[in-house]
Amino acid sequence: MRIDVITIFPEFFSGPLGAGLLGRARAAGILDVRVHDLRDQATDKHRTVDDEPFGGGPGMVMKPEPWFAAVEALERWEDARRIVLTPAGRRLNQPLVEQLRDAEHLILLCGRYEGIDERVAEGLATDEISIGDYVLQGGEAAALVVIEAVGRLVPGVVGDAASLDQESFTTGLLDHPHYTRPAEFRGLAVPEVLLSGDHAAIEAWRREQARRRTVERRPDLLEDGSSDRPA
Ligand code: JF5
Repeated sequence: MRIDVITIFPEFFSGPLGAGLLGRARAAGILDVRVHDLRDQATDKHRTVDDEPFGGGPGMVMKPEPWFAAVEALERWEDARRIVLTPAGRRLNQPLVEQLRDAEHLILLCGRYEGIDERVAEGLATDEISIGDYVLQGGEAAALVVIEAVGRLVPGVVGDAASLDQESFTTGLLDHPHYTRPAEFRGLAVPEVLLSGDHAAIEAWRREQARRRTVERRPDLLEDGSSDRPA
């Protein structure tokens, strides 16, 4: 899978993309993630990518031309899903992550300032995606969330494929609690059933815990139709 990222802060990505399973997947050539500096497409000596908003108001708006130039410089950009990260986008969830995993090529556009000239969303992007109802300083952290969520679904990135099927949002429920040694820690005991060796009882306990937690913490996940959880 190929992911291109366009940003005015390419250095934002060097740590996260080099660490952990993502770093290993990139080194192994399973994930081809490339980060591009939007300012390389500016045409003036100050490498300007923003300007004052038409109609007035505070802050600056990102000019459209460098975005079009940056995307159109990528090979086969027309076949890619071209995604602007913005609080005004469609909310990211696991079904959308799975859809994105099935694309061969993603281009992630990371805006800053008050936002990007609307003609980028209208005439260049195929998608606008939000990672949640809060405002970031720019799209970079949101792009990392997309890369991490999609990347771990790419075959070969996460070692144990079975663990992906068990997890929260794939089952439609929150995960059950997990415990490891010691069996008692600061007066807090591990539930006895987990020490019993009775695998059927353990399975039943985990299913019940998952259900209880979902009812208590995320009842919206159980209400059919009202959320966009997997079928
Ligand atoms: C951004 C203008 C983009 O803040 C976000 C964001 C929040 N959820 N998903 C994305 O993106 C950065 C900020 C201001 C455009």
